Amino acid sequence: MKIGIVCYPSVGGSGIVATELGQVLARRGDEVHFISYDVPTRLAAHMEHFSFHHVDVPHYPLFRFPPYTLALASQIYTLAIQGDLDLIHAHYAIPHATSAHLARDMLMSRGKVLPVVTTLHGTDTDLVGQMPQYKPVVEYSLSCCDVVTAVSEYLKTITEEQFELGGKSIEVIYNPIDSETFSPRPKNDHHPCRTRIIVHVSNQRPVKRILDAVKVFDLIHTALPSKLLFVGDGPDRSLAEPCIERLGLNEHVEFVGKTANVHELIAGSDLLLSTSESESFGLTIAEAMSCEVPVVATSVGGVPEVLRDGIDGKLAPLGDIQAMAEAAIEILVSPECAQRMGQSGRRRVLETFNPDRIADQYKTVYEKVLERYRQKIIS
Ligand code: GMT
Repeated sequence: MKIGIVCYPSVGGSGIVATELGQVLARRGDEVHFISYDVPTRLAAHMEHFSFHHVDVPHYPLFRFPPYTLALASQIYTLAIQGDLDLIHAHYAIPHATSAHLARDMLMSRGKVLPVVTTLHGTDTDLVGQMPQYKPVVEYSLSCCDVVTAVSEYLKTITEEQFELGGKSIEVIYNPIDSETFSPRPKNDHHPCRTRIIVHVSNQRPVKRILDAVKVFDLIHTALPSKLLFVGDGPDRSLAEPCIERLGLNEHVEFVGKTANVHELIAGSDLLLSTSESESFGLTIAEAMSCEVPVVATSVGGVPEVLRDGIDGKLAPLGDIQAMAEAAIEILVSPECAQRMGQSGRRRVLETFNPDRIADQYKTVYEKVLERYRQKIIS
């Protein structure tokens, strides 16, 4: 099958998921065309059956905002006209579903069909997609897709409640986790006085509530020798830094920034802390589980579908600093509890978020859509 995948290459989890899916499909022999403005960050050096198509957005003095949506639609159209695409799979609705729909309409005028599948990742419908400047076009583009999928039951439910999709129901397909890259690292030091490493991985936007992470860490640090690693970068770092200074935590908090070895940093930690206000899935939570690292997370959005409270880690109410700190300390003081939670987390990832299994689910969706078009052509 010739599959076009459209996504953001580097910003956030949707691009990581699209890349992982594309690589699994290509490894299994499908022809995957990755279409974006940059090479995806987690792409393996070279892969057979996998090609990258750069979307070039020329600058023109009249345009204050270069129209990426149009350049992307033209790129999809051109590939389809060349016969390179059987279908297009857009990850993150804005603007990818709209560009895909536009390309499909252009192709239709040339007598060609291009089925469109869109995967919703969260903020595309429950945050940015709610903005009045985008909502009508997101709703229209989704209602025109052949299939819409969501990365959790939670996201399906809220999107169906908030958008009029013309009777279309959304299918849930969870995210794949690369359990070879995100694998456990042996922990030999169980000394009660050793420094525990707590890791927070995010793009540090307001939705991630990194100030809460600092406050939770402050309580943990009072009880146990510990260190907080912030992996990733984003606008709220400048808010967190004065708070860290005020709490006298400068020596115990490190901003690692964006890095390619996220897996090593997670696997080398004792606990992952997720303080998000909303999370449709929580990719970093599942990645920590895959590394046998226990997690303390806010019980928001799709997180309880990923992390089982008391089994793979602990869930706490959003903003409840005390509850998160207590949960973390309880895990950190007991190597047995940490190990038990870590191991069941990895088992869950291997069973539920296995990339081959997830790729099979997407393949079934693609095949159904293509079959529907074949039937239409015959009748
Ligand atoms: O939340 C982000 O930082 C980025 C965003 C994205 O689209 O890249 O993440 C969303 O998609 C991820 C992959 O499906 C999910 O794991 C995240 O939970 C989701 N983020 C939110 O819902 C806030």
